Amino acid sequence: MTATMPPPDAPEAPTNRPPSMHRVRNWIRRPYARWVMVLTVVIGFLLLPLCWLLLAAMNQTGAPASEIMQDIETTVFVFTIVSIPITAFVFAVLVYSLLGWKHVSGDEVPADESPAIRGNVIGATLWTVVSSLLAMFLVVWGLVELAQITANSYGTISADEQPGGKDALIVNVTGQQWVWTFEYPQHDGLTSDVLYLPKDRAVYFNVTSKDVIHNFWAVELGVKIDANPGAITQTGVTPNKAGTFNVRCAELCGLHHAYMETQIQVLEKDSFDSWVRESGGGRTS
Ligand SMILES: [Cu+2]
Repeated sequence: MTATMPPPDAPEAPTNRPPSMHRVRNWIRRPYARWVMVLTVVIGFLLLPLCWLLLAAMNQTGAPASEIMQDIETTVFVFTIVSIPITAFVFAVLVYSLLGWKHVSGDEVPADESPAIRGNVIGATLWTVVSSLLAMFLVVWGLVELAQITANSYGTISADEQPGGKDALIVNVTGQQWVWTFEYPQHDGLTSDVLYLPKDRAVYFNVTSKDVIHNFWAVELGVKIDANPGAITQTGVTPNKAGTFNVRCAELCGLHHAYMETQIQVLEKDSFDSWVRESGGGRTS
């Protein structure tokens, strides 16, 4: 056609645009901007109970039963709270686009919704700074909590080298299709298919598998680690609540993976010692 037509990605021709602040004020006066702000607040408040529902779901079976699980729950709570404004905003735009513009066809922009906010320095800066700050907060929070959880699960250092680790209970955990076996090497190799643990004492797990890859998940204690054939993975926890909890397999391991579960009994020290004696575990030190 004509040689004077600019390529489609050429920058917009300079116009007599009003200053950014003025355009922000104009933008706020538009119907969609007002509705999106109102909807963001309403949807945000509707989403708030989600945080407590998540915690209630996690705590249904008695969690948190350790400091690690408490840290995990706090992190889930904080991450959910921080993501609510963004989620609410995205849903607000979606709801308004579906309902407010349903009568608009093609690329036609309603007169009271134009011109585009694109290119507004204040808008772009605000959006970039706010989302960067939120993302950075989550990264820092995540790293601090990760360090805390790693310390509380004794990292990858053997129990003996941990502060107070010499008193730790050692449990050898073996997964196989589709059962868990727990061996207590400090108690004459006592074995059990229910995980008995003492309350308020460090426990150190040596985890392995006899066949395929499983994953040892002590749900309410916040412990989850791969069980690999031919290798030993190590982790630990200090249960701080007596009660009955759950062990599940968290790695798809075959037909009955979903049924590869058993109980955890966290007992007071005396009850744990009695269990060891009654089960033929000999000395209880
Ligand atoms: Cu499994």
